[in-house]
Amino acid sequence: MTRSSTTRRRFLAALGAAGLGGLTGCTGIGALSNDSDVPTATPRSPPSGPADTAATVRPAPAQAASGLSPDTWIYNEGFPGPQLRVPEGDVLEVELANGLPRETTVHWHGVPVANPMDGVPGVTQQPAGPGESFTYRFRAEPAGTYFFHSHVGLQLDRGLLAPLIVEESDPHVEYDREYTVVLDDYLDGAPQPLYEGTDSGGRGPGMGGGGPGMGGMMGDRRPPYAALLANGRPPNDPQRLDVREGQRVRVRFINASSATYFRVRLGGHPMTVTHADGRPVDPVAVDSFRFGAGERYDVVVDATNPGTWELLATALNGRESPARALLSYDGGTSAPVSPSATGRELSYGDLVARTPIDGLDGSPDRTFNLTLSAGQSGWLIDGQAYPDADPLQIKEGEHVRVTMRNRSPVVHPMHLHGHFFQVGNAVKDTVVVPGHMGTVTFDFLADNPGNWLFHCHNLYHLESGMARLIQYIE
Ligand SMILES: [Cu+2]
Repeated sequence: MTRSSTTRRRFLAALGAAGLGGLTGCTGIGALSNDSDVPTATPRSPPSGPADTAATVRPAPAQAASGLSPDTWIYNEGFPGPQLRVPEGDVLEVELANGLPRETTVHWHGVPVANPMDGVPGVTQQPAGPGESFTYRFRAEPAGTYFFHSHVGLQLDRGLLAPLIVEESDPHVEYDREYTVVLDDYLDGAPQPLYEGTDSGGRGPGMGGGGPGMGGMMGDRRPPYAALLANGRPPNDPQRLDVREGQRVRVRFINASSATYFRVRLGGHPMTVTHADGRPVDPVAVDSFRFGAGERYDVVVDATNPGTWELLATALNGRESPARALLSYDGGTSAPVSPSATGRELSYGDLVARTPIDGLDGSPDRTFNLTLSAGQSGWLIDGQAYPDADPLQIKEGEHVRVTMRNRSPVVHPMHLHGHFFQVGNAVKDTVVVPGHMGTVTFDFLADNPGNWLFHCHNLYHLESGMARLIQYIE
């Protein structure tokens, strides 16, 4: 979907935003089950007072006229769902009105909301059943490029995803227009678990030497994707991102896929990366970047090279045709020119946050050394498969350090709910841990009490157990 500054109004219209009247959902929850013997800390409350922006998110099965598979589930009849766009600092109130035949939630990926608003079923809320609603309420800050999606089972890979843009009041780069590009891997059937441990929630005992695809093939299994999409469009029907010569264009890239590690390239132009996971960085010019599921990059492109240029997002762990869009000058229809296969690629070491996280000087108060690995029936953190896994317990105010060592051959995009973390000189919420003993360390400040999921954002890895709770204790 093409987005411009008018999209806030369009979104509100499209979503049939109600007034700021009474809440119909349950805004708070009682204590969910807590197996720990240690008393847990009380989460922050969501903001009170009137909301600045209200909207309704309506998940439902795709209609036949949409051209999507009948197994696809979408938000507000759009795929991806309509972009939710709000000014930084607004109190946002979103009613989830569940039109699905199954229970669901919404997770605001990357936004450090109060814990009861985080949308993790069984951890931060009871999910909304069919026909039920739940009202989310949070302050839209800090500014950045986010997305929202279901956090129930494999629903993200059924299509329940949409961009969330929190507009900066004072951007550190100037630009004339902007686009959002949502990259996704599309299934034309209902998603199925890929690993033995995940069928109907049961985790069967010993799978022996491993079933099909197990054992030594615990490599990068992916579902049978029908296509890689950019803004819901297949490669043979690309969206045109219109520009004029001399303009500077901001492009917000969201990897909303469930299992795809993308490499993004643009023909004829360098891309200057300005934000990583929504947080501003010192601008750095590159020819390509890679990102894992859950990561976002914003770039600016100076339109100084008239023509029609391909924007390609190639699966580094798949064989589908690349997702595709076109950078198109003045509505021209010249044949698209492909990007070069070579050039400078972004690395995490290039990212320097303009606002580092305060309070992380000195040595950490608490350190976790975690091994990422493949088990017989799924993916593990330190040998355990969530939910049969020990919570990582921390206390408010602590400087926490997490080191992840990847003993598997595949990448794991690890995502922390409720917090940004410092990784090198970057501030992010999702970081790819490379395969073959790749090691990544991040630090965060424990400033948002509650129970938070920390997990691989490859949905199939998550489903098979590659997650832990980070739990604040007294
Ligand atoms: Cu993973």
